Amino acid sequence: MMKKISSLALLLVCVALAACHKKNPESASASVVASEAASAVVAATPASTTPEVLTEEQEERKRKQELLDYSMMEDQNLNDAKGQWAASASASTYYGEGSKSTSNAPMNATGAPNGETWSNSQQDMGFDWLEVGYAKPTNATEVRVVFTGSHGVESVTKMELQDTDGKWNTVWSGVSDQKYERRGPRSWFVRKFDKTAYKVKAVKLTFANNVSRGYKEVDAVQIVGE
Ligand SMILES: [Ca+2]
Repeated sequence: MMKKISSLALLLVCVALAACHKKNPESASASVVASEAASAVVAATPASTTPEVLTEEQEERKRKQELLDYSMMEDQNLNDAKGQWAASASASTYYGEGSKSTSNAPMNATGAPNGETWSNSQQDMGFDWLEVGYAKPTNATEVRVVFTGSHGVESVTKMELQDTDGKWNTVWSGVSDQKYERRGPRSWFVRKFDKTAYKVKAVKLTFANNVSRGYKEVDAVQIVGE
């Protein structure tokens, strides 16, 4: 189809040029014919499927907008009046356990994010869990886990909530649908659910270490409720 139209356009251009050569006074009308043929070619061209090419300035603006979106998301979470940070923590393992160092101990997952993290001891074998407790049990609607690095956020496989009687309830399990955050230094793993009828006093996260190979690092765990 395109080839045919292009040939037609070429032919018309040739005719126009010939006319032009023969009779100068007719050149105006001949040009019109040629330009009409060119328009027909343009109209027959299918809509371009090539992605929009941004200028350097537009690219820079888009990048900054993404960074701003991240800042706003994080600021909202950090200052959420209904949010509560963990007050206590324990875990199946931690990196450096047995040595005097507590730089990767579970307690690093308590309080607001501060860059200090709990890290498990296995990169790709078995499962690990992290359990955090809250000072004020709450009817929860959401849990937000703040990770550094990429492996933790992609390998969470279960989230359980403990009521004040000590009973555990699984609110989510499966393959993590949340990815490593590239817009900022922390990845927020967020799970929302119907407000619990019971008051939540602890959250337990389970990691399948082989799903994303590497140490799992949690900076903080926030529960949202009232
Ligand atoms: Ca921390």
